[in-house]
Order: sequence, then C-alpha cells, then structure tokens
Amino acid sequence: MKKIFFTIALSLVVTTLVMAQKQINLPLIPLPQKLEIGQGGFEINESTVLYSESEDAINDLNFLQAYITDHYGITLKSTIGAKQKKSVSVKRNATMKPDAYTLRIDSMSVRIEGGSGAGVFYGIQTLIQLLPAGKTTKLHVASVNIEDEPRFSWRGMHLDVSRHFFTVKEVKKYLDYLAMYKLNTFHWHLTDDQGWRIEIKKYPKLTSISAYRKGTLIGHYSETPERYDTIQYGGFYTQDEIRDVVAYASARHITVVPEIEMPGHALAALAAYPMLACTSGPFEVGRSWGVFKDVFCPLDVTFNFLEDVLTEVTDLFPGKYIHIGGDECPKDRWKESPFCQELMKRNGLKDEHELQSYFVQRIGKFLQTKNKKMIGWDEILEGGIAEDATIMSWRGYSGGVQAAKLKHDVVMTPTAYCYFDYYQSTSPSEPLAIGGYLPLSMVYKFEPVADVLSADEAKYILGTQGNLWTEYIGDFKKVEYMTMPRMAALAEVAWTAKERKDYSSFASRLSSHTKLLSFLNINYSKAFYDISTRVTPNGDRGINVELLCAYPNGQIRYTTNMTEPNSSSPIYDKKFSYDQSMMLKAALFEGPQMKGNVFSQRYLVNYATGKEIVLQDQPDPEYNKGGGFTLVNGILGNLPWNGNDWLGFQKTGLNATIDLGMARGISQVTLDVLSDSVSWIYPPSSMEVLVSENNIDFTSVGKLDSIAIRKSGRQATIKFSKKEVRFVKVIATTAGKIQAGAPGAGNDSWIMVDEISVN
Ligand code: TNX
Repeated sequence: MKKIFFTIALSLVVTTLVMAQKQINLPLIPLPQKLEIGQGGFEINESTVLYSESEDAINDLNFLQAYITDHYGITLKSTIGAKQKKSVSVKRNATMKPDAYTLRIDSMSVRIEGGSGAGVFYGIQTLIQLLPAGKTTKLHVASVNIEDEPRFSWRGMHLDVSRHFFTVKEVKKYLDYLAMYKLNTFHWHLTDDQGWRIEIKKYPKLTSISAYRKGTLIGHYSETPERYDTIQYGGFYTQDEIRDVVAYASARHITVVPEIEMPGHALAALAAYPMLACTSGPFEVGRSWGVFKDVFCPLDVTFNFLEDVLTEVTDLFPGKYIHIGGDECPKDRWKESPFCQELMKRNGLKDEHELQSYFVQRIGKFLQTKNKKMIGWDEILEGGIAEDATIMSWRGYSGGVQAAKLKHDVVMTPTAYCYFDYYQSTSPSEPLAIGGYLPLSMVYKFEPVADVLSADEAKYILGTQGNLWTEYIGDFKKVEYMTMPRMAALAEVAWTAKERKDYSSFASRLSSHTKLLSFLNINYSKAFYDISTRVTPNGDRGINVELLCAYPNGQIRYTTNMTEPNSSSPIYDKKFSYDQSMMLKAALFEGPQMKGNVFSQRYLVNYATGKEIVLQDQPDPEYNKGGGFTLVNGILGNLPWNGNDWLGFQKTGLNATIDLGMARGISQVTLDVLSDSVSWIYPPSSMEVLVSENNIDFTSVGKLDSIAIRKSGRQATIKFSKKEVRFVKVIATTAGKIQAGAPGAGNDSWIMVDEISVN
C-alpha cells in the first residue's frame, strides 16, 4: 500500500515537472495570457477538414488552409458548417473582446473562437506556432487550452524603404513576420531625403526624379573622407502595388500607416519640385545619410502640393492614421527666409518652432477634412501640439509622457529599446550598423508605460513599435537579421501582460521557436546566445574575469590557448583570475551543440591593470558604466564604439592618478582615445603624463600638444626615460567648442577615453 502510494506520488511529481517543463518549451511568442497544457494532442493530416462555424471567419480559415498547403504540401478541405469530430474549426464569437481568442486542442478537435476576424486570426497564428517546424504530412499539435488577448492596441513595426528600397514581395514577407507575432500595425516610411517611394499621379516627377539617387555613401557616415559609389539607386511602388500591399496586410489584420515626411527629410521631393523650398536650388536626391538643411518652405504652393499628395495617399490607405513625420527639421532656411520671417510676424509666431507647429497644424486640419488622424514624431510637440495629434515618442520617454499628460495618444518607440538598426551584438563580426547597442534582452525589458504616468494618463499609451531605419540595411536578408528576433521580443512587450513577462522563459521559448524561423528560411540573429565578460580588480594579482550569458540554459565552454571551443572544452562555472595577458574564447553549448557565436576577448596586463585609480573629475553619468576602473580593467573599449568600456568627458577633461602599488621602472604610458566627429567626439587637444613617488610631488615626463588618430590606431603614447615611481597621473584635455560646419557646431566637444597602459 505504502509502496503504491509512493509510486503515485512520485509519478505526480514527475508529471507536474514534465508539464512545467513543457509549458516553458511550447514555442509560443508572444506568450498567451492564459495557457494550460494537457495530455497528448491532435493530429492534423490529409483527412482533416477545416470548418468555419460562422461565415464571417472563412477568410481567416482559408489563410490557415493556404499556410498548411504552402508549408506542408497538403491541401485540406475548408468549408462553412458546424464542426465535426476530428476537425479544426473556427468561429467568431461576438461576446468576446474583438482581439481576444480562445484555442482549445484535445485529441478530438482543434477549436478557435475569436471576438472578431482579428481574434480568430490570432488564434490561427498561435496554432501555426504549434505546428511542426519541418516538412511532414502528419501535423501533431499539443493539447492546450488558451485564453488570450493583447495588452496594447498598437503593436507595430516600421520599415524605412527610402534609404534602401524593398520590393513588394519583400514587404509582404515582412508583413508575414508581423502576422506571425500578432502585430497589427505596419508603419511604412515611404519618403525621405534619399528617395520618394510612392507614385503620386498628379506629380509624376516624384517617381521619375525623386525616386532615384545618383549614388550612395559607402561605409559608415562617420568615416572620413566620405566615399560614394556612382550607381543609380532607387525604386518606387505604383498605386496598384500599394493597394496590393494594403490588401495583403488587411488579410492579416494589419493596418498600414503611411508616412509622408514633412517639413524636414524632404530633399528627394525638392529635387523634383525645387519651388517647394525656401531657396532656389537646384537640389539633388540625398546620397548620404543624416539631416539636410533644405526642407519644405511653408509657402502656399507647398501646402497645395502636400494636400494634393495627401489626397492621393488618403485614398490609398483605408486606415485612420496618416504619419506626417515632423522629425529633425533644421530651421536654418526658415531663419534666412524673408518670406518665413514675414509669415511668422503675420501669424504672431514667436520662433521657428512655432512655425513648424503652424506647418503641422495646417496639415492636421487638412487631414481632418479627410477623416484621418495625424500622427507624428515627438518633435511636433515643440512649438505647440496640433489638436488631436498622436505622438510617436522616439527621443526617450519624455515626449510620450508630455503628450499623455496633455491627453494626446502616444505610441512609444524610444531609441534605447525600439531601434532595431542598432547593434544587437558586440561581436566584431557583426555586420555594419548605425551604432548604439540594443541586445534582445534590452528590447524585452522595455516597459511602454512610464511609471510617472497616472492610471488615467497611462490610457493614452496606445502601444509600441520597433523601428527599422535602413541606412545600413541594403538587402532583405539583413532586414531579417536586424529584426529577427528583436521583433519577437517587442511583440511580447506589446501583447503579454507585464506580470507574465520573464526573459528566461522568453529566451527558452525563442530557442525552440528558432526551428520555425529556420523552417521558414528566415535569417535570424543568434546574438541572444552571446557571451559577455565582466572584470573586477583582484588586489595585486591582476583581474577577476567572469563570463555572462543572458540566455538561461546550457553551459559556457572556453579555451585560453587560441583554439576554438568545442563540446569537450572545459565548462566555465566560476569566475577566475589572471595576471598575464590572455586570449579567451568561449561559446554556449546545449549538449553537444554550439548555439551562438564564439566570444573572444583579449585581456591585457601591464603595471596599471587592476590597480587603484582616482579620477579628479567624474565622467558624464551617461558615459560612465564602470567608473575609473574602466581605464585599468585590461579590456580595450570596443569598436565600433557603443558606450561600453569608454568613459566620456564633456565639461571637464580626464585627470587620473594610478597607484601602481609599489615603485616600478616605467618608460611608457598609453591612453586609448576615440575620434567620431558625427557623435561630437574629438581626440584630446593635449595629453600629459606626470609621475610621483609619494602622490604629492609630481613631475611631468612628457606632453603631446596634438593627437593624431589614424584609422588603424587609436592610442596616444608618451615615451620617456625609465623612472622608478609608484604614482602615474594622466591628464587629457577636451578640444573645446565644435567648429562651424561640423555636426554639433558650437557645442562642447567630448573626449572618450579608455585603457591606460603603463609599461
Ligand atoms: C533618426 S527616428 C531619424 C531617422 C534616422 C534614424 C537612424 C527619426 C524620427 N528620425 O531619420 O534614420 O534616426 O537611427
């Protein structure tokens, strides 16, 4: 008796564990609000019939039918009628919230109910994620009981097709990915300085001239000298193609929000119609990136043009929102223009920000006559927000908070969490990106509702979206790489209740879900398996090294002899110290399988490494991840620069004193510095090294009055005759105000410094 009881108890424990385990492993993204997993499951095979229990769900059912045919090669009968045994059925249920659905799978049937077509469609998407991620004609799906609905109503992805153009076929693929993650808004960035991409019948030159540029910048915007290719580049969508994309999106319950940029980012349009500018031109479609000074001039002819354009645009896009841009509009031309100054006077506008506001409000009024709502980047708050405008908050949270407090709707897309053109990995093999660092775990952490908002104000936060600017994304495989899987993380932010979010669970599900991504031939990034390092001082014996991985499963294995790690390399299980320069390579393994990329890091050791360092002035808090220790931690700040492992000073320079612990014979001091004028970063205007035996009396041993940073090197070195000293002081001064003509002209420049090596 006892024994039997014990066996039952044990098997209960085992089952619960298996259930819990399974729950985590069901590769569902975004995680449903309520999910129970049962025993066994259902097999969809050639004889399964698909029923739509209500006529209005047949289109969504047909979507499922087509998906199964396309991916598994079996064509199931789909019909309207009451569900039968051994069938898949869908139904609209008006008692449910529109976007809500239930999915119930047992050994007898698969049943989906949704509050609307969208709800049914989301149920179908969940079912699709449960199908086998490989070609077979027996589609086993686990037994589940799911009740689900989204947290936010705006769940979006943006795509910039101006900087680089993507074909209708590619745009449709992108929409497939949105659909897979239950995203419902596609923000189509159709116009910008580097190309106008939508046919406007009344202005044919927008496609014959504005859609093409004569060449494109090569490499990164910050590189000097600038280099260009001379290949004509461009393309546009005809109105028929636009309608085709809108219909394709609509079949997936996705609303398309077109963006027509104004008053800035308008150079392509000015190239065809220079009379819309404040000066006479001629203008050329942009070949480089960034912000251009020539913008739309608030002339009557410009408003007539924009209203004509928007009339055609509003006819093409049935959704309620039209995005009018509004970001990054330099005011130089308006300041110089007697017309603008006169217009400002006439309308009592006190500055050019108010003129921008006047511009946007005039367009807003026009859109109202077309029954559309205006949405714009958060700059449209400056100088007074237009009545009824929705704000897309990209420069952090503040624009969104301000707008919500003013009772305006908001979509949150702050760069720090939502810019998928940023690097997602610090690996040196990462393809070129604009800059920044936005790993998957950071996207996942994003909370769209700022905690300073009251419950009432929070209602104005419609949701969130990921943005893909394509300056450095020239082909669709790279579009996939930059968005997948960050789009999946964003989808969970937008859909799943805050309390249910958990990165470990997400990453585990994602790891299984990548099988589906591979099956769909999607070029996803494996950076979420990345390993990173943390170093800490270890008294006199150098540095402690830790290896970290945000992915919760598997083991890290490593080598220190320059060979690549494999499944029999030693397992990293605790931090270790070292006192000699070393090359470490590590990778994540689940069983015998290496998951991500190989991490390699050189750790350097010299007299200064791990020693006590005192900074007279603290770095700017934004660029001070590790304090003074950053300068002696044995790790060179990474390039391309992303803020990690560099210290930034703007108001003061660097003044660092290192205690070598005992007198050492030294003859060389090196400081790592950065040069990136686009980010306002300049090499120090001077660098000096002083030494001391007692930390009171310092003698200068060398000074550089200019520091030339070559492409291949970034180190400023001072050599001197050998000195026996214990204290070393390094002083580096900033270059002062940025000169006219350079980005950020008139502002204080920055210095970014890293490793101080003493030999
Ligand atoms: C800023 S975000 C822009 C875009 C650039 C992007 C690059 C915004 C409203 N404007 O024009 O492509 O940065 O990350």
